[in-house]
Amino acid sequence: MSTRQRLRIALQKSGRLNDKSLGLLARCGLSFEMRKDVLLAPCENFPLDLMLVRDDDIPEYVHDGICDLGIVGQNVLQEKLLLKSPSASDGVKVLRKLGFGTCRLSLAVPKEFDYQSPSSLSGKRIATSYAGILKQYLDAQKITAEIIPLTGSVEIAPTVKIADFICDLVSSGETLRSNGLREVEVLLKSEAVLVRAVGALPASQEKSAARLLARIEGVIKASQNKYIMMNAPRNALETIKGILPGMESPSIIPLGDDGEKIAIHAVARENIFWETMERLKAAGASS
Ligand code: PRT
Ligand code: ZN
Repeated sequence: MSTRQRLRIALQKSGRLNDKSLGLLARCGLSFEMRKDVLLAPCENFPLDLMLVRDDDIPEYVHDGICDLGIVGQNVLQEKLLLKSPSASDGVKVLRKLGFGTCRLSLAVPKEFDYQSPSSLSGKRIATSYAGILKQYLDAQKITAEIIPLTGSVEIAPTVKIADFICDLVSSGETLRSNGLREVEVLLKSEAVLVRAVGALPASQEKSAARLLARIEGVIKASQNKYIMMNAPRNALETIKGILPGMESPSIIPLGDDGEKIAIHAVARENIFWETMERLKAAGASS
């Protein structure tokens, strides 16, 4: 159990998750002063300290209680906890998917290789930075292959003949294409997640953690929802509801004396694209 007064969250110091992790906290109303090469940044208006580290260390820091919370990719979380111990994942709880840092961990083969099914991997050498997840996958498929652990530039391994295939993170697929590789199996779909240690924190920190989580919920929901206001003829209401399937119990306000025209205020869960707006107009909505 932690004896610290303030909550501590581990974030990636620099890299793909850094900006968006800090951005999320900023949108939660938290302000902090970042100084170069400082590991710990106190939040000025919330009892929280940011600990800025390599993403690889975050699962262990949270697991061991060095930090109470963390933001890390599911890929790193799963890999590091698998390597730590078979039961390590019981010590870390995923509180929420955060919707950024999306990618997948995939197997890729030279594009001319005649890949049929996972059994095509049998007896091959596969280079990866995710030896734990790859081994788990191969074991589940009952396939014996040689895992070549590499920490970087995995995609060049087949070209330089260190390995036959690779297992690496993919987002656009451009890196694979430019190295003459083809994605054949997805082992894991990943995004950044907010995690915490399973053990209870002192009451005041528990309270702060709940407050922070509620703010994060609010920020993410707000970014997914759209508040829509429009005027329309009353007889267009059903059509309009049909155009906005995610619309939650709209408020309907009669306009004028005859009640023929109404104002509709609603929160729509789906993203409203211009096309939807055009269809609403065509159904009689205005303003
Ligand atoms: O220094 P530190 O250890 O903290 O950072 P890092 O270099 O290990 O990680 P970083 O910053 O590269 O990535 C952090 C996290 O971002 C990863 O663990 C993933 O959860 C997530 N993420 C999302 C990605 C990608 N997309 C991604 N495309 N991480 C890496 N890549 C790499 C991939 O390894 C490959 O080299 O990008 C290349 C493929 O990209 P595409 O677009 O060409 O397919
Ligand atoms: Zn890393």
